Amino acid sequence: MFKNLFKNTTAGETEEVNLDPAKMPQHIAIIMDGNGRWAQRRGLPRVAGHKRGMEVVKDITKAASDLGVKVLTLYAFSTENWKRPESEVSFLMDLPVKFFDTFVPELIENNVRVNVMGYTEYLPSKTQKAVNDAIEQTKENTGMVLNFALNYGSRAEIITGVKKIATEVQNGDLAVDDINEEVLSKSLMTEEVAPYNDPDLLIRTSGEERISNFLLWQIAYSELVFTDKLWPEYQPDDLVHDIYEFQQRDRRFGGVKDTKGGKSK
Ligand code: V07
Repeated sequence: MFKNLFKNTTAGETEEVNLDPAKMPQHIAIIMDGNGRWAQRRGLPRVAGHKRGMEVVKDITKAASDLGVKVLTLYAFSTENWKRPESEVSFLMDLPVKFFDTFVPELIENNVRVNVMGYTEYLPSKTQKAVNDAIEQTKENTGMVLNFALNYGSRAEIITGVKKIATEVQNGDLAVDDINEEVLSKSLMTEEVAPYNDPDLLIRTSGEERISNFLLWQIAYSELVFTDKLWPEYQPDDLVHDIYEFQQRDRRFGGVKDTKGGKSK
């Protein structure tokens, strides 16, 4: 199934890429950057880039699901994005509605479940409804989880988690000495995609090499892949290529390489 996948290089040649099914990243997170730039380069309004970006979400969702990925987390809207012009924010808030209207049947066909993590209570009610309907209508699906980060910010997420833990301590339900990495991890929004809370692979498109307040705790041991492709031009072939890049790396989780070929220590 993973044999003989091809990727077009920038030079126009074709390169064969064989993915190792035993080394598939189970959780992939993507910062979908470059929509505005893609549009501006074509003399189009920024929102045209977001619209095209939403179509790419559909193609990449299908590709990731076909590759056997368990969780695909997409950074759709950050807590900082409210600073954009009101017309752009308003367009973005309509995308979950459009997405829902045109894509939910295909998600059901592909056994994909939608999850949304973020401060959704601050979204316009029509956006909340589209999100809740998508979650509701796909809740029985047992395949890949398509996890949208919507009005999400990682520092805010950590503060919310710490407050939950502090409240448990205050109520006498948790001892300070029992606070550990597992407790903090479980207090974060990615607990909704357990047991795949932490991404194995984080991809950012459009050449920017920053994390921008995305999954700060969860990417402690993730492989980071930065690609120059803008999100509206990112294709299933690019995903295959970036997974291939991931598979070439030597993941150690802070340990050293085990030469016996077993689990790294
Ligand atoms: C958004 C399209 C992708 C490129 C990056 C920004 C623009 C899909 C959704 C979405 C979110 C929740 C949901 C269903 C669909 C979305 C926003 C922006 C705000 F339940 N794409 N997309 N939401 N873009």
